[in-house]
Amino acid sequence: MNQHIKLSPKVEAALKEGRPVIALESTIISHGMPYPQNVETALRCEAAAREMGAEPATIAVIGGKLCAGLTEEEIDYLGREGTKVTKASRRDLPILVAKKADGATTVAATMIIAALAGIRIFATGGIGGVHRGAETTMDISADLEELAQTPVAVICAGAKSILDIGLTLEYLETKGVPVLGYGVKELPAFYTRESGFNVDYKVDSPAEIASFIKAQREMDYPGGMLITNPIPEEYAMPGAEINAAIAQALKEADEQGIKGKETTPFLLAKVCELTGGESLASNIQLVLNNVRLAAKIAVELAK
Ligand code: PSU
Ligand code: MN
Repeated sequence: MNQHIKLSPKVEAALKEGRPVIALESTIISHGMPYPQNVETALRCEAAAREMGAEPATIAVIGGKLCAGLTEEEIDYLGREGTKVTKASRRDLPILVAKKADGATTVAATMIIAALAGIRIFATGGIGGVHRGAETTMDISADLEELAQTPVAVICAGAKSILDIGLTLEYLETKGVPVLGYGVKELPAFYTRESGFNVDYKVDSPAEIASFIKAQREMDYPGGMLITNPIPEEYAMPGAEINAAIAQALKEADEQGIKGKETTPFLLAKVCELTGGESLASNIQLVLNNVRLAAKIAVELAK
C-alpha cells in the first residue's frame, strides 16, 4: 500500500477479505450541501452501503494522510467546517500531503485515492463537467480527465444543467470514457430524469454493469467508467423550476465574477437557496439511490 494512504480498520479488513467496498467523496460534504444535512447524508450513505452488503470508504485528506474510511468525528468536522476546508482535486493532493493538511476530495481526487487503496467502485451525486461557456473560459472539471485515466467506476445521477451537458458527453467520448445509463437510454440530468442527450449504453442490471467493469479491468488499460442512475421518479424536480433556478444562479455567478474552483460550489449553493431547499431534498435522495446501486455492483464484482 502507498505510504500516504491510511485505511480505516473496517475498510482494511473488508479489502483484505475481498468483501465489497465502495468509495464515497467528501467535497459533497464540505462544499456540496449545507450543515447539518451534509453530515446526516454522509452518515446515511455509509449506513445504506452497509445495509446492501458493501463497506463504505468515505475519502478525504486528514493531516496529510490520504484516508479511505473516516470516523464519525472526521465526517462531522468536514461538514461543520464546510467551505473553510480545502476543496481538494488532483492538483491539490501533493501540497496537502506535504503540508500535513486537510482537504475534502472531489470526484477526481477521490478516484485517485480509491485506486491507490484498491477500491474500484465509487458513488456520488454529481460529477464535474464541461461548464457552459467553456469555449471561452476553458472551465472543464478535472473529474473528466480522471475518468479518462484512473480505473474507478463512478456512479452518479448524470450531469446537472449548471454544466453544458452536450459538451460534457462529447468530452467523455473523446477521452474514451464509457457512459452507461441504468435502466435508461437518456442521460439523466441530476434533479430530473431526462436531459435530451443519449448515453452510450443502456444497462439493466448491476450484474451487467459489473461485467463491463470486469472486462475493462481485465484489459488493463487506464481509465474508468461513468454509470448514470436517474433520480427516483418521486423525488425528481419539475424541469421548469430547476432550470429557472440554474439560470438565475449562472447569471449571479457571472455578475459576481466567480471563477475556477469556486464556480461549482457557488452554483450548487445558489440553486439550493433559490429552490428553498427542495433541490437539497432531491439531492439527498439521489445520492442514497446511487450508493445503493454502487453497493449492488460491488457485491456482484466481489462474487
Ligand atoms: N456536482 C454536484 N455536487 C457536488 C459536486 C459536483 O452536484 O458536490 C462536487 C464534486 O466533488 C465534484 C466537484 O467532483 O464538485 C467538481 O468541481 P469542479 O467543477 O470545480 O471540478
Ligand atoms: Mn472548474
